[in-house]
Amino acid sequence: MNDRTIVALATASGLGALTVLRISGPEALRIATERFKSNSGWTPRQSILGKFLDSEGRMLDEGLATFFKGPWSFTGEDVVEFGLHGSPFIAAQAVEALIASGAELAAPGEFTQRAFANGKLDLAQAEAVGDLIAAESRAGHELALKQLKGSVSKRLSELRRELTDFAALIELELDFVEEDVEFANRTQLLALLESAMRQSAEMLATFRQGQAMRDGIPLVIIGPPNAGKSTLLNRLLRENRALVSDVPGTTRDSVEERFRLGDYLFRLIDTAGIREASDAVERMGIERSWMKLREAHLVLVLFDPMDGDPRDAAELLKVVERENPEAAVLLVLSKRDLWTGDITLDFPAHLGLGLDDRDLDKLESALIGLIEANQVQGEVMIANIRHANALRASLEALTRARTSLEAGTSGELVAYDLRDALRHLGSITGEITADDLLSSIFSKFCIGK
Ligand SMILES: Nc1nc2c(ncn2[C@@H]2O[C@H](COP(=O)(O)OP(=O)(O)O)[C@@H](O)[C@H]2O)c(=O)[nH]1
Ligand SMILES: [Mg+2]
Repeated sequence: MNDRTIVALATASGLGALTVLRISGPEALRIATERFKSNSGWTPRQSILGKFLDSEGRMLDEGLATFFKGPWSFTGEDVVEFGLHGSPFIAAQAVEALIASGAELAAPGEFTQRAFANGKLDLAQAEAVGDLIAAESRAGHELALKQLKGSVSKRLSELRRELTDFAALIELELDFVEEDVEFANRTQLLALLESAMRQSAEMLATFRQGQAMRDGIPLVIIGPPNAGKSTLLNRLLRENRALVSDVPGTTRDSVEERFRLGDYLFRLIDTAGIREASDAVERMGIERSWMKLREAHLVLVLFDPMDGDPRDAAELLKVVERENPEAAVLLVLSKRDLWTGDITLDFPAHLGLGLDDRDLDKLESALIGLIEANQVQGEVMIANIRHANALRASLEALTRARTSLEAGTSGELVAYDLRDALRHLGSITGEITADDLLSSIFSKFCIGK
């Protein structure tokens, strides 16, 4: 238990209906009693009305206070929350008054760090608190909520239990090495190891989608110069973000903006038109277009059928497929309002896009449809790069263990690699974690969380 009692604003600073402040630590109730005068006594989890006194003992505001007795609080310590009027002046004075009574200003993430230290949350859940607050779309929000409820943690602890049993078996065998006994059946061990590897790989495979749900799905618009790519970006964003002109090669650098469509957050990326460029800057831009193409989850190939042979569009699709086989691709034929006669192509997925807003609506629905069709469903989704790296390292250690086991090398090596895998898995939920890692994770939080 920490002997410091900390204070911070729990709400954003600025004008608003309410400001919420909280204090947490062994002195919470004493400090609260000194600063908050009410006719009601402190009953845990019950809001009481009273007067908040400033550091000089003058009435600062009338508001509510709620006492949460540890361990039944967010941090696991005694916590008091104050709900005052939403004025930056009142907030600053109230914090000062609480400090005058012995509280200390909380460091960023310190409330959540204490919750972690007191076993209220594991590390993956604590990180989910940050993700939940930062989520900008329903998909990102759902993902954080699942992690907060412990879906990732639960899956990992099952896996760790299996591996711990396994390591224990091998280590037991090592203790009896003189007697030359074999406790563990090698074939069974190998099967167990392979199952653990499969589970780790499955979790790791969700990272691509998990990261996209959290940070935005990379959607790249690609196509020849003048096809209308920048115009489309602006229309999707409902903002004149990129330069549009009828001069081919206007977009030289790639332009990236986040936007929300339905339940999803996208990272929309406009690129320089693909062509044989004569000048060096444009060539660099085109180089970048290829790079962005390889990162995309969704590629929108834009092609003006009045300006070029449709077979070129087919060619472009092939290139996209080759450069990024994992991406979902949508072919869009642009400038429909300028078409003379009907244009039919034998590509399975294509859409016409003109200036009519209904065309844009259709395109947006098609994008959502593509995302949903390509989505992996599952309770467990890895969205955090720290978790992905730990899983990757653990999978490597398991692979080494399998090689040793198959080669019939000494059990010591196998046991060593298993412990290594366990250590990496444990670092995700914080069961095994270095102090510097903890401070780096929590310092990314803002003060008051
Ligand atoms: N008529 C018509 N013109 C368009 C349409 N989309 C883009 N344009 C025009 O085509 C030209 C090139 O557009 P731009 O977005 O800069 O193309 P980019 O080079 O692919 O980025 C500009 O003059 C646009 O106004 C469309 O749907 N209909
Ligand atoms: Mg452009």
